[in-house]
Amino acid sequence: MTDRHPHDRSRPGAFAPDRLIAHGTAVRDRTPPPYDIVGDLHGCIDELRELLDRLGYRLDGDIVRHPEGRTLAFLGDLNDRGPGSIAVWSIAIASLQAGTALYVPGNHDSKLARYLMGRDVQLTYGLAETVDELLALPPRRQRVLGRAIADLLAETPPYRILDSGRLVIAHAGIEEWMIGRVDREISAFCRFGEPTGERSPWGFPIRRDWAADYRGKALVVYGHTPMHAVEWRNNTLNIDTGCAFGGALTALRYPEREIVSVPAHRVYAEPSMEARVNPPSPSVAAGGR
Ligand SMILES: [Mn+2]
Repeated sequence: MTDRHPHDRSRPGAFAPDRLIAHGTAVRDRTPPPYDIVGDLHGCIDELRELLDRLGYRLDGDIVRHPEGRTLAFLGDLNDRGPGSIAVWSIAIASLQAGTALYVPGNHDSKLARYLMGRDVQLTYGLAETVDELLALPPRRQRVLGRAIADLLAETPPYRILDSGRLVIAHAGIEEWMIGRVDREISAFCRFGEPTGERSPWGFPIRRDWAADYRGKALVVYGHTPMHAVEWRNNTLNIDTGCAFGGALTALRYPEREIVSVPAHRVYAEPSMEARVNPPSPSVAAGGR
């Protein structure tokens, strides 16, 4: 499926340009609708289980299965802040491997992957807790899951075009001109948005409001920026309702365009406390990388 450049293996780094070109052929996904697209989880395992139940999924071990063959789509940012980052990842990896789920990468996920690859990353914004959870697993499970997460982030394109072009899912959103293309800039935009250089009073970067200018025909479903309620604008929908901050976990049923939400069971993280720098934990080897 993905054409690897013959020199791919000699070039370290998940976002080497040749691999990004390979991603350009993989952004279109043929998995047919219907889908259930789930917003930023950030380790909110209890709310995920409740939401899956509301959506009609059952868990076969860690594999999600829907009696009508629906596909679950993760919008990225599975880890950090909530108490069950590893449990969320276990469900995602098992379901992706079983072909019952789709996934696009979030900024927190790619930071975890960089940690797993042995890069020097700060354990801030909840990553320290995720690493602690990982280190509490038996060593073999640490290696297998760590490797699966690192490989997923290295291989997954930054966004997906679904339903023959009628739907695009991207963690932080996407501009119309980017749809169908992939490069380093587009990959960063889909994970982070485009920072303006300013910061909010809580210390988070302020990002340019791309959805205000979006005029594309494809519905863009995204997350990344927590809102008090879902927001439809110009054929875009933000379904990040800030579950880890005590909001709600939200899904979009597609093509029905129904919103299904479960309230957070509690407040797992306070934004104002997040920028603190945690002491570094020992590195986890992801399969010997
Ligand atoms: Mn995010």
